[in-house]
Amino acid sequence: SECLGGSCKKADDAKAEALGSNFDNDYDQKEEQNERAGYGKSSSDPNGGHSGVPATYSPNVLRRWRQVPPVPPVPGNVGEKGKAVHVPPDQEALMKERFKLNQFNLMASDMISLNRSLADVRLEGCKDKKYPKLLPTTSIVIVFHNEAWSTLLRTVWSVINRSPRPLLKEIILVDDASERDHLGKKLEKYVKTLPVPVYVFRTGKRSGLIRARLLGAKHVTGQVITFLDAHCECTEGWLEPLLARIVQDRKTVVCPIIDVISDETFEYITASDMTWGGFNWKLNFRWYRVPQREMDRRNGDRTAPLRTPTMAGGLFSIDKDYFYELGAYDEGMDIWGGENLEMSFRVWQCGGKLEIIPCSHVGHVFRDKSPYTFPGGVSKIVLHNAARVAEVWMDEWRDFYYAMNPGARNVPVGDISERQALREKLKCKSFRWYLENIYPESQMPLDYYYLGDIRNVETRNCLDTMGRKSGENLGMTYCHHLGGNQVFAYTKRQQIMSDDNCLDANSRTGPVKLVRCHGMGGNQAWVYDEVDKTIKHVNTGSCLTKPDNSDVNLPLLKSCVYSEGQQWIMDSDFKW
Ligand code: LR7
Ligand code: MN
Repeated sequence: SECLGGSCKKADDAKAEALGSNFDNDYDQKEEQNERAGYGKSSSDPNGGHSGVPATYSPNVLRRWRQVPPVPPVPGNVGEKGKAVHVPPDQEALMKERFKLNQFNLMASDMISLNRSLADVRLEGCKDKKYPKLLPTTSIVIVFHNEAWSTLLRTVWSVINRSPRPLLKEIILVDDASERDHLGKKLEKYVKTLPVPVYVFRTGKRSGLIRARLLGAKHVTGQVITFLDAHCECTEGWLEPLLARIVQDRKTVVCPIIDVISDETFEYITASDMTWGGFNWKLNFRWYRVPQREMDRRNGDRTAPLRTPTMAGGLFSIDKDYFYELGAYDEGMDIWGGENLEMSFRVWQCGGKLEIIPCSHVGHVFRDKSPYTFPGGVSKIVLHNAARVAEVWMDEWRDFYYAMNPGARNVPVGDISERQALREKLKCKSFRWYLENIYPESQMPLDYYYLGDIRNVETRNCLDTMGRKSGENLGMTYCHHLGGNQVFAYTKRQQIMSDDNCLDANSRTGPVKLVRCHGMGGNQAWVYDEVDKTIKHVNTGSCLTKPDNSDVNLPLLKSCVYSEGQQWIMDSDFKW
């Protein structure tokens, strides 16, 4: 059991009972059913084309659930208001040991109430926003593999405590073949004590989060599916803005701002409302700063829905019927990874919208590594999933993925015909359309002359990023023809880029650095001359030159003398 000395079980149960009965007194289910029986009377379809049953509530019910008070801090409890928790120094050894179980500070988590209070982190402008009187119901789907008791149940309690009860249809827990005792009978027994319907389904054998979510979704009876990871905490007012947005446009997939719950202290740290989701050539999801054009589109209103090119994947709401219309998930994806980009591309390319709703905040325990096994091997699984994304959705830009991931070519992608047929059936737009209209800031160049390695004629070595970061020098080494750090795109905007970095020089003599691409020419503009094979820096007129013998790994910038040391091959040598 996760509970030290079995003591927390009792405490948890007691709390559940206490809170449960509170809720039961406060909330009369019968009344809800009665009041809901009035649905369907509206002819104007107030739920924005919802094909499900519009849920309507009488003013009485609405008034009551608005009055459900926020969870008050419990004096003396650690971690209240989302504060950091510190494990006593004499327990540090045990703490470190237990950290490995979930790759977060389990001891800290276990010290915190399952009902802990959180600060109201919303922007002022969010607090008095008015939402439609008619909102659809939602079912919360939480999948997990070997999740800790305290994080899982704190997720559940935060949903219960901070969601308007009439909107919360049920919570669906999907156990993906966990091997921890507390997730067995104990969990089933516990959820029966909760004041809302909570169901536990089990995949039986390890299915991965994608197929586990599909299983959960099948049992959803609410009108909207809301997915959460199993280590989240929902804050005050998190749900209404998500559902309200779906009412306005049922083809909108909406995410909260994902705040950070520290994996060390479980401190609740508000995330920026100025980041959105993107991705790199490896097809990793990444956060980036929201560009000015999107701020302008929202008239500078930071509380307005933020269109995002991609989503992190774990926390979002989607109209249930739309989820299936749009092709749910790709069942061919295993364990972890890829499904978030797959759904993001699919939503945009097939006529939907993907948004972050800044008035909705949910915390998530971000961790540095995965605590669980990837049967079959991490890289094989992740490459397989991402390859399916690239093959089905990215058209020619899939080449960037293969170029950047040595080894991806050797992983079988499996049968993708059904997903391709889906793309046909839904008449989805091209990846070029997506890049041009949704994500012009992406590091995928729209138009490029070349993608591959760049070899020096004299030394026969290749330019190599050496895996370095923005601001560091470009490197050079023997050509391995595997792609990865030796892959560059030469773009029609005259950039030589590797993922989000561009070759950049700010003087006639270099050095040549890797610098975050700015897309404005300047120090990042280069001209490749196919005839004399030089790579000329536009601003200085200097030529990219092989390294001096003294420093073999450092390509230079020098006056052009048209020697072989200044000749570079970008050609068929690149096999893909
Ligand atoms: O085999 C598995 N079976 C599962 O049920 C593997 C995982 N899971 C469960 C797991 O217990 C957890 O509840 O699936 C959920 C997500 O797994 P995590 O927490 O290990 O994933 P993550 O938070 O590291 O990864 C993010 O990317 C994933 C890609 O597949 C999923 O989309 C996650 O939901 C997603 N998490 C978020 O979006 C939260 C914000 C993180 C960021 C950025
Ligand atoms: Mn997670």
